[in-house]
Amino acid sequence: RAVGVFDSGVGGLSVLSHIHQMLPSEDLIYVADSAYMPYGCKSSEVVTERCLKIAGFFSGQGAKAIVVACNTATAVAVQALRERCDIPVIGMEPPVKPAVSHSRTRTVGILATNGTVSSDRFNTLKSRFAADARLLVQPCPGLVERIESGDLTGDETRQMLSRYLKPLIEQGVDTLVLGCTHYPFIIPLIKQITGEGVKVIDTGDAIARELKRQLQLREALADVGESGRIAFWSSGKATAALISRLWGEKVDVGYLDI
Ligand code: DGN
Repeated sequence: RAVGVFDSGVGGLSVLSHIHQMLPSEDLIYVADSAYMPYGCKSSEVVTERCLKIAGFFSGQGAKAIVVACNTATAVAVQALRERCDIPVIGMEPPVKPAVSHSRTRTVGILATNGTVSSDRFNTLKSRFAADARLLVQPCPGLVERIESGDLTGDETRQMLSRYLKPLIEQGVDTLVLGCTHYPFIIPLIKQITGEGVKVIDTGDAIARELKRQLQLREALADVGESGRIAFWSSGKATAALISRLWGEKVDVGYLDI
């Protein structure tokens, strides 16, 4: 049985890659809900409905766990998913805790979508660490769309990113939380702008570990040497080239009409 992983678009591939590295024998199914990208500016009702539809698809495929590889979808819909699904549902959480312990300047920048930063879930997380460090939250509207357009290094993406990072750098941020699964794809650009002195932290690795732990608990890990097949699906039409590019090899992408 496979593990289902999804995002509104291609961002969750950054999480999928950590999962595949840590658990190479697991069969994985990736869904890019590209027709509904970005989730960041949709209502929580719409996002929740999409998440439940995708979970229904995974359950039809006999999935043994679901990874919500999207901070925005986790923030608004993970609870509803857990209530409806009888398999483990693993969600994202911006890595504020490790960032706060790492920061020497006690000043941490957090990049995420509008949907994430305005959610109750995120604000609860933030208030847990508010006494330990200055947390500077920077919503980044438009950045997911730049990455979805395939522009990871060009001028337009650089200019947008510089605009978002400048106030954080000026206020002495030495640690940066990537609170959106799309952003790991522009880490080289982020580092060019911040310089090497700023530590960039994302959650892909921690999510892969949590998935492993949950599967172990249920004795549901694939046996070593099993196939480790990955099936890619998209609800939009034109993402095969981008998925192949971000995944690092040419892959087939099925069209998911849900
Ligand atoms: N990748 C999503 C996240 O981690 O929040 C954002 C995608 C979006 O739809 N805005």
